[in-house]
Amino acid sequence: MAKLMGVVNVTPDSFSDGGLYLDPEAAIAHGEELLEAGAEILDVGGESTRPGADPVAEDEERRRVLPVIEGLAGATISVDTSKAAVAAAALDAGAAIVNDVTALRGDPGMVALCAEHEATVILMHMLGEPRTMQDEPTYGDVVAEVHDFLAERLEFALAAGIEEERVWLDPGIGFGKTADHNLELLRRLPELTALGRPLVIGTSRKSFIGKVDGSAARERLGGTIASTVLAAQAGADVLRVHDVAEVGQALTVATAIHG
Ligand code: HH2
Repeated sequence: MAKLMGVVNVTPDSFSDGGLYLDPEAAIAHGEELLEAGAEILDVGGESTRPGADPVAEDEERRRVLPVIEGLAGATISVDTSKAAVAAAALDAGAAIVNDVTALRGDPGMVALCAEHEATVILMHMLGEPRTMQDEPTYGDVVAEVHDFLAERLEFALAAGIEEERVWLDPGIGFGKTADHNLELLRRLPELTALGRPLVIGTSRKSFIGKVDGSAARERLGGTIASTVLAAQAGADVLRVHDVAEVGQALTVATAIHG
């Protein structure tokens, strides 16, 4: 069965849960709840990547995530950051995975850091940068372009000394994509699992669900479940979700039916 990665956003401005877990105690309690609900990985982030989000200074981002990572010691933690200094501090504090939405293009120090620490690294596709990525994204064939990008980023990581078994790939649902691009990626997921590395999929509460049915961010559990179950059936290995208990139950039942 696919692994569940529970989202712990230590931010004031994340698109669906901003401000709920900015206090470290609240974030740690939330992380513990997600573990209890069946999360095998917790993705701790201190900077929102929603379209139009303001960048966060390195010191502030570190100040947000470190106490939470320390407080969740013993769990498998990924740190959702594109800053090498934040990733370094997180790895020292016990994180094992670096979730870099820039796929090692944002901070020139990131690739060497991940190689030296033997961290697992998630390389995600994004067209443009969070501030502008939803300004009319265009592709010829979105799936082919995401595939080729991920293949190139994987080669880059390997050439820098990151071991292949430590690289996971992610098409970046919602990052520089229209709703149709996201649906097409999800429909043709086997073309991306063909890259031969574990595939991470983050559809949780995202706006393409709202584009399909008009729902607001906090009303997208049904769409989150449908998209994650179908992604798992198409070969996704890690599902990054906010609602771990509910998605976990859906996956367990889907697996009981289909194996
Ligand atoms: N999505 C978000 C953040 N980080 N990382 C990966 N690898 N894949 C994703 O799809 C992904 C991600 C956006 O979701 P969220 O953290 O809830 O919102 P925000 O960026 O506003 O904090």
